[in-house]
Amino acid sequence: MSVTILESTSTILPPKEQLPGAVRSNFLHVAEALTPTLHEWTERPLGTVTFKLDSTAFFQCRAVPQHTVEELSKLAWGKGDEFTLDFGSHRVGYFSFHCGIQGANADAPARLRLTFGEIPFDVMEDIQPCKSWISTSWVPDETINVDWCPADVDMARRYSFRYIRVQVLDTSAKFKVTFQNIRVRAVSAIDPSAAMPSFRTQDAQLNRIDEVSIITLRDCMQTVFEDGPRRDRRLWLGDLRLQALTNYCTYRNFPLVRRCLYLFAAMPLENGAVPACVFEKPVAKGSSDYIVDYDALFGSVVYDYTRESGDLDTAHDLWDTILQSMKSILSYIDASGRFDSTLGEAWAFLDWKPELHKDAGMHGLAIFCCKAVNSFARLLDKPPPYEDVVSKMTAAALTFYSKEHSVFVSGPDAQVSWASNAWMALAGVLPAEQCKKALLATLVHPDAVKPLTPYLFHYFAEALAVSGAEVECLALMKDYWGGMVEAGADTFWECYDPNDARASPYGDCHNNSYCHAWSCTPSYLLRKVLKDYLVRSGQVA
Ligand code: RAM
Repeated sequence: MSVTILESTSTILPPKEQLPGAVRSNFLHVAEALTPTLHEWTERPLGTVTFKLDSTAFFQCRAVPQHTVEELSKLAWGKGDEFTLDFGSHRVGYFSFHCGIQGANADAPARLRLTFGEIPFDVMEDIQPCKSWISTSWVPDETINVDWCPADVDMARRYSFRYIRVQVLDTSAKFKVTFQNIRVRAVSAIDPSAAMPSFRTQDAQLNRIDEVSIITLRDCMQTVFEDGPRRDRRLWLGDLRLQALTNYCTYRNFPLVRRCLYLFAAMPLENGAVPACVFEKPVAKGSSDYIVDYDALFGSVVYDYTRESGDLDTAHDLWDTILQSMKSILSYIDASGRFDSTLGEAWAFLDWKPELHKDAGMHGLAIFCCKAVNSFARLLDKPPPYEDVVSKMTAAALTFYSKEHSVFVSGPDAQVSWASNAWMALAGVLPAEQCKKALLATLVHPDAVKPLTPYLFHYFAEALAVSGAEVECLALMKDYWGGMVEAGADTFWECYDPNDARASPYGDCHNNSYCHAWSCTPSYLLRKVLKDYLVRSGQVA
C-alpha cells in the first residue's frame, strides 16, 4: 500500500518514501530456506443466503438461508440472475466450481461476475465504485468469461471470504448455467487440525473471542505473517509483532517468525533502517514505506522470539540490524530527552486515527523499545546500549504528565489519548498503580482520542493488564472484540467502530480487511498476559 494524504493534526507527517539499501543475500537465503509448504484442505459452501434488513444488527441485516447446495445444483441461472454463497465461516484459498448448462447448446461464453465478501456489505450492495484513497484494485470482484460450457472453472487468484456473490451477466437465449461441485482449496501455513495448548475460561464469550482470534491468526499465516489475506497480503512489522506474540501461545510456529525476521533484516533501507513492510513477490523486496515506530519495534520482536524459541543464533545474527533500527526513533529525542515530532519527517503510526497527536505515545514507545533492547543485550551478555537514554527519557516523560487530570497529554492542546497513556504505561514511566490511574482516567475522559484500529486497542488493553487493571482489561476485551463477535465476526477486523459499521481508515469500508493480523491478540492477552490473574481468580483451570 502506498500511503498518500492523511488529514492529521499531528505534526508527524505521513510518509516520505525511503530508498532501499543493498540486499543482504546471506539473510535472504536463510529466509528463503524457511519458506513453508502450505497446508491445503477443501471447504464447501453451506448453501445460498439472502440478506434481510434488520435494524438491530450491526450491519443492518441478517443472513437468511435460501437454497442448500443440493438444491442449488439443480437450478439454472440466466442473464441478470444472481445468488450469494455462504461458506459458513472465513476462508482463504482458491475457488473452483463446475459450470454446467441447461439448454440446447452453449453458443456463447457465460459471463459471470464474482464478488468475494468477508462481510455482508461486500455482497449485499455494489462493491464498485469504491471511493477509498488506497488502490481500489484490492476490491475483490472479478468478471470472468467461461468458454465452452460445461466446464470446470478453477480461479487462479487467492481470495479471502465467507460469502461469494455470483451474478450471471449473460449467457444467451439458448442456455442457462448451473453450478455444481463448488469448493475452495483453503490454504495456510497452519494445519487446521493441528493441536495447540488447551485453554478454556469459565466465560463462553471469552472462549469464543479466543477461537475467533486463533482463526484470524491462522488465515493470516501464509508464506509470511500477512497483515490480511484480502489486503495488503504482505508482511508488516507492526502486525508481525502482535501475530508472533499470539503465535507463541497458540500455534508455536517458530520457523515462520524466524523467516519473517530475516526477511526484514535482509532488505534494509538505504540508511540501515528496517522497512515498514516487505514484499515476497514477484521477488523479495523491501518496501519504500517507512514507519518510525515499526522500525523501533524490530528489536522487541526479535527479543520476544528469542525468549520463546531459545534460538540465540538468530539473535546474534540480527543484533546489528536491531541497533540500526533504533537510530531513527532516537533522532527525534531533543536535548531535554523528549520525543519531538518536529525533528524529522518520518511517518509515526501508532494508529490510523487522524486527529491523534503522537508525541507522548511515541515517547513511551521509544522507552519501551530501548528497555526491550537493553534486556535483550543482558540476555546475550552484551552491554545494554540505552540505559542512559532510558533514564533521561523516563524523567522527561513526566513533562507529558498532567497532575491536574492524572493522565499523560500530548501536543500544544494537551490532547488526552488512549495512545499516549497506553504507551507511557507500557514503558513503565510511573509505578504501575499510577499508570493504572492514568489509564482509567483516560477510559472515562470525555474528550480522550480513542483508537480507530484493534492495533492500538491491543496496546491499551495490554497496558491495563500489566498495570494491575485486569478487570478493566477483560471488560474492554469483552466490549470491543466481543462486540465484533456479536456483530457477526468469525475473524477479527482491521478496523472496528461500534458506532459506525462503515468506519474505515481508507475512506470506504469496501476496502477494509475483515481478517486482519493486528486484531488477533485476545488469545495472547488471555493465554499469556492475563493468565495468572485468570488462574488466581478461578476463571481458568
Ligand atoms: C495497513 C496495513 C497494515 C498496517 C499498516 C500501517 O494498511 O494493512 O496492517 O501495518 O496499514
